[in-house]
Amino acid sequence: MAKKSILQQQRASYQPKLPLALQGSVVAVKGAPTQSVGDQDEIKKLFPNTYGLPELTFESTDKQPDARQFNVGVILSGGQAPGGHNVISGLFDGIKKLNPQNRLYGFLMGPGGLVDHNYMELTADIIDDYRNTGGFDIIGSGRTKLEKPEQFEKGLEIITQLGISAVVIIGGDDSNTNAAVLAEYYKAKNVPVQVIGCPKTIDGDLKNEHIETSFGFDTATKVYSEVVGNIERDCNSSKKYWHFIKLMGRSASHIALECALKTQPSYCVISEEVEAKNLTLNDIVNDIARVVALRAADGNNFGSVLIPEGLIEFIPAMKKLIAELNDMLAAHPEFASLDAQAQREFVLANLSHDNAEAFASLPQGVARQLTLDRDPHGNVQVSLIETEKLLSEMVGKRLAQLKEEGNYVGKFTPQHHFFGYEGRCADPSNFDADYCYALGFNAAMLINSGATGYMSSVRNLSQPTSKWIAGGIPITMMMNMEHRNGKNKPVIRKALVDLNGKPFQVFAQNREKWAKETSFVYPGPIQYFGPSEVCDQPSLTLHYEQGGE
Ligand code: FBP
Repeated sequence: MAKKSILQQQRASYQPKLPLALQGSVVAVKGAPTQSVGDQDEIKKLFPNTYGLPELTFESTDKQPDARQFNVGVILSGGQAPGGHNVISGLFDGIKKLNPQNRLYGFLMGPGGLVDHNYMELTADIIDDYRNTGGFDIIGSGRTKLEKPEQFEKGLEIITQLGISAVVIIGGDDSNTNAAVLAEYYKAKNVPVQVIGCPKTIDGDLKNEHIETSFGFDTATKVYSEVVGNIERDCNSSKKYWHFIKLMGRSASHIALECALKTQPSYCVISEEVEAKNLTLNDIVNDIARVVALRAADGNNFGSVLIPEGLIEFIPAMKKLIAELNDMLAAHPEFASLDAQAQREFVLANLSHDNAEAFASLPQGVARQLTLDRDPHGNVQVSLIETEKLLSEMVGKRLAQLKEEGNYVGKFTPQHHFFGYEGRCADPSNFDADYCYALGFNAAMLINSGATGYMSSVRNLSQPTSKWIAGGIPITMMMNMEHRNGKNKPVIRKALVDLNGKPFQVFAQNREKWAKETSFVYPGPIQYFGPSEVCDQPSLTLHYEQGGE
């Protein structure tokens, strides 16, 4: 392993805190049968063997655990999120505690490693090198979509060869959907291989009543909030720039909202509100320009604007355009081989009238970005669309108009930033270090209890770790049918920002004050050592969602 930083050396000895329910021996208590969040009949038909399973909750018991020997395979899937290494170390410690003979194999570079038989055994010395570190580099990650029976069969060959009786897939909503499909496939074939999912994604959109947050969100938003705060302090010092900051997060605006709550910017766009209010791109631009003019009237020609990565998909006219483009690209694989000009002509000739007009009205660079390859799950790669530049350019034009009308006196000099990759591999905060370790350890207990098609669930997260509740939630319970890649598919329902929820309400009540007065807050860097109030706080989203003031 490469040379370790001093922080990494010190951090290696951090012992993640485990919930009381996972200390000692555990027993699984079964709840009532469950049903999917939508389209029950269709989901039930597609998952006849894994639909309707009960929720599981673990409780401590005096009974000695069953000493069954089993091997486990683990896969990191999709985008990196801080804490993945702790899920793996928790899983390792959990299976070793159950039986020291148990072995853990890591499939390399994502789900593709299972299909292509690329793997390594994860032994104690390897695991120890990665405890409490960020990144997914222990085994690498990838976005191969596991969905075809041929892939499941190829996977089964290596699973059988290595004597693996359970596969743990650490991933976001799409990867956990695939985990459910894989579990159903093996169950239907009567193959004794369990599949367990773990909720990962910095985006924070894999959550529901039973999964309170996905891991990585806490750390990533702390990193982004640190740099947004630093920028705000910079602009409050020189008082000459407007900073347009795009924040990763794919569709949902949870990251932008959390950073806004932490740093109190001059402006923050929430995509879900844009959609609910049916706003156009011009409406958004006009409102930002209004705030720039408002601050300029007080002599403040500076400020910060937070923009969620997925904004473009939520502007109703754009959403329709993207939906038609998705179907068009799925139906015409030959599109990818055309040159840029031919692609533009093809799109304009084949889109319906309104969508062609919307496409033609976009700056050519942005229009082109909308036609780039989708990821393997059919998602537009929103991280490639430079919304921060699009908005600041349009705001500049709007301000020029306002100036001509005599409604704006000021200077507008924008700066642009995109924060995403900077936060995905940070060393996990104490919250993520503990949460991830518990998720992994809990996955080991789920395997030992014979569960398949379940997601590892650790709840009650705004309480001290000892009071966290651990168990398993059937993945089918979180599913509904959605139109993807030109077809209706069963998928885990994505959690978007709830406009009636407290995190958004707190933001909405304060934003006009933050716009007019300079109310910046500078959160500073993540603290790994020191008093609990600076080291152990969960996200403000979780704090408000769980009734905090
Ligand atoms: P996951 O949904 O796989 O966790 O990915 C999260 C994410 O970081 C998104 O916020 C972002 O849009 C995307 O990954 C970027 O993907 P890539 O790493 O392939 O560039």
